[in-house]
Amino acid sequence: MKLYIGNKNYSSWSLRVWLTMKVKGIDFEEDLRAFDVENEYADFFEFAPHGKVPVLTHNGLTVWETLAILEYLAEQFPEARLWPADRSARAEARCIANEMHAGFMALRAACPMNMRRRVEAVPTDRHVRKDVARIESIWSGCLDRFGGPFLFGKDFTIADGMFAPIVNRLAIYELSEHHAVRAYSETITGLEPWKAWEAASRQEPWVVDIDEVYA
Ligand SMILES: N[C@@H](CCC(=O)N[C@@H](CS)C(=O)NCC(=O)O)C(=O)O
Repeated sequence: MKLYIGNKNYSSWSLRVWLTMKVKGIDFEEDLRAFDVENEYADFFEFAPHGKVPVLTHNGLTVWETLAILEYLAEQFPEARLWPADRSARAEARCIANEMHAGFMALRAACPMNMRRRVEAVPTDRHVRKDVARIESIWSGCLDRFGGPFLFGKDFTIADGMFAPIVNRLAIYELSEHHAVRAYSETITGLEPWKAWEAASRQEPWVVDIDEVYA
């Protein structure tokens, strides 16, 4: 099983799958391809039909799109419990994972993930603030009802993988002081695979100007 990923400093979609697989102990070979922005990421088409990362290959099959990859893994490794066991919790986890996949456009556009960026606020508009408020509501609601430390209780699920890059964005752009954000961020950044990803990002030589946002 091979996972193609992009730069650890910038590739939030790669982080979602990589972190989920590491936390859940799913073994894979990692193939990191640095962003080639000047050539419009042309080399990604060597392995990805849509020219993006992440991509998973397994037994001759190619799976692309983050949520489709995570669903494939959930089917392939049922013992890893990638979704919550309870049906209603699982429905809610799928709702918020899909919200993350399809939404929060203002936040994603204005505040890209950047693991090694210094902490510094940037000006935000009402669309970004609305996205942040919705994330605060999701995280605080889940932590209250399921008891934490993860969104659906004591086990990491796909929902946590999907929201993990937001932890970095809220921190580096100083976007939230909500107590649930503080608590949940401590949980995610305390994970050993998170620390390993962050450490590796600091070793990367590549700088992608469009993802470097300063006040
Ligand atoms: N909808 C895709 C998004 C993947 C994506 O946009 N990946 C970025 C890196 S984080 C990428 O490959 N960008 C290259 C491009 O847009 O050409 C998914 O869920 O996996």
